[in-house]
Amino acid sequence: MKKIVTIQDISCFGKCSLTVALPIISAMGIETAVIPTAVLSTHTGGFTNYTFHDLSDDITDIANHWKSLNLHFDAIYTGYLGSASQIKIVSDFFDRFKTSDNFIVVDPVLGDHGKLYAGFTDKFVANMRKLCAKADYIMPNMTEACLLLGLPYTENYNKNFVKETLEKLSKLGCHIPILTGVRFDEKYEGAAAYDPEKDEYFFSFDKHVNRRLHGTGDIFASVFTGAITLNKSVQESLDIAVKFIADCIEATIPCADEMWYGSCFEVCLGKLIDYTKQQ
Ligand code: PXL
Repeated sequence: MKKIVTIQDISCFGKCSLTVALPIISAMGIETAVIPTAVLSTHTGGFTNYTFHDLSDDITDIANHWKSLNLHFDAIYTGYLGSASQIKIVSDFFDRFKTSDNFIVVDPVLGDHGKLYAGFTDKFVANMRKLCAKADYIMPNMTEACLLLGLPYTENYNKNFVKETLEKLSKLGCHIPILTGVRFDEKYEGAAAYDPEKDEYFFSFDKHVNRRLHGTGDIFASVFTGAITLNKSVQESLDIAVKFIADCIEATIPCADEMWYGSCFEVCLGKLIDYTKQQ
């Protein structure tokens, strides 16, 4: 059975990070090991007075135990990390668990809609840039891409800008950068990727549903990582992740009062299982 280890926080309430990654990757038929980086009472988007318990000290202890058990993972996938120093600890984990037959996915969770998430600093961004250099796949949204590249945030862009941004992201040192939340018009939204070795671009779009929901980046990253782990191509993995995100956002429209918690991805998991089998 394929095995992924995912390293990100537990937000006890609000749908994101581990409470999204675990059910999604499991539904795709992949064993999901976890390293929780912090425990928060809620995610930081829209809530105030949330608790934050840092688990940085546990990461190395867990890694030491796993080394003694000779554990091997097909993919190492990171999401929200709690502090600049924690990113360094995760980087050491990569050095110890990367092998010639597995790969690393870094979702450089930094911000959205042109803004850094609460509590993140320039040092955090600089360390995340270094972590991206060790990754096979990174999947920033436009806000995160601009932060990683030190560019001003823009919502007005065209296909050429997306291609140039992907090329610049690949120069951070990762193999394949993926840009999420790409939109050239009102109707369609999706993602784009670039393989610098083949000089090949990939695009995938589905209907744009005009709702801002928390945690969709985490859903995208989890589905993409699952699909690539199942040996699907970059194009197939983008297609599955983009289609599933559109399903999740659409399924959340009837739950307007709960929207700020995250998307109602749970009712779409059956579709994800079908997509995983079909392609
Ligand atoms: O969805 C990314 C994410 C994950 N975990 C926590 C967050 C966020 C985004 O705000 O606050 C705790």
